[in-house]
Amino acid sequence: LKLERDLRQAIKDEEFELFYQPLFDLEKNKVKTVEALIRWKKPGAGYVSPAEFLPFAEKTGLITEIGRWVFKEACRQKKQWLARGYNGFSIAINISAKELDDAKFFDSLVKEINNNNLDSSNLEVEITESDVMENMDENIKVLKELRELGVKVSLDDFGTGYSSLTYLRKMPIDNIKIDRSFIANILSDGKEKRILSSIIELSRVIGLNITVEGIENEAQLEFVRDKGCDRAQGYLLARPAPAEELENYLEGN
Ligand code: G
Ligand code: G
Ligand code: NA
Ligand code: MN
Repeated sequence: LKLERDLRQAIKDEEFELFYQPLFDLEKNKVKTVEALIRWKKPGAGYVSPAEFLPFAEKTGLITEIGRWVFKEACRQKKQWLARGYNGFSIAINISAKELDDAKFFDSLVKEINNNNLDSSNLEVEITESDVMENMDENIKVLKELRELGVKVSLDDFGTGYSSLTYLRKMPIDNIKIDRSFIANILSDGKEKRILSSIIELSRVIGLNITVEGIENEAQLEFVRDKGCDRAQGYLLARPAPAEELENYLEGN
């Protein structure tokens, strides 16, 4: 398979890059977290979106190696930012459940944190809901270990998976990221607005820190602010961009 061959080569040659997208803290009015999003800079083909190669990487198991590159690079970047005085925010990395299945996942993450003298509480891992549910018990164990270390755990894209309330209550998570599909139509559809309000209210009762994804206009931002959500993320605030562009953005804010 050509994609598999190309992807193996990409891992060997480190053809990947991390883009960063801010999560805006609505209380402090500041960026307190940035999410790392992988891009494949394919020679002659420009940037390839993770949506195009991650599902394949998960199927073939290549995700383990790609994931290691991701947290190695994110930790290196975090250390560099600290050294240069950019110290006001945590880094969030996306983890696929397949990565949690790897017995060495936890130890290699800890090693990167320690090698770069990082504080684990400045690291978040985002895991998608549908992902976690497949291998619930094992995944929960690793997530618990991460939290004991101080790493924050976020449930990503909430509402797109099984969305079981039982699971939501039992999951060892700190943050919920409500999928962008829930905010998309709130301005034109009162029912959509009430659904989002209910999810926010439910998350609050459970005691979760709430992020709403997909903020694309001022009215949506105002809505999540009014509802007392903790963080907002979306194209209105900032698009995913290379590390250097993020620095410029932070300087201007
Ligand atoms: O950045 P973009 O919207 O193209 O991302 C598409 C999807 O890929 C999102 O669901 C995102 O969570 C996922 N993704 C982005 N970067 C990573 C990564 O480093 N690891 C994993 N496992 N998923 C990622
Ligand atoms: O699954 P996850 O939430 O990690 O996916 C992140 C992806 O969502 C990123 O690739 C990013 O490009 C995309 N994204 C971020 N903000 C917005 C937004 O406001 N609108 C839309 N349509 N996509 C967004
Ligand atoms: Na994410
Ligand atoms: Mn998400």
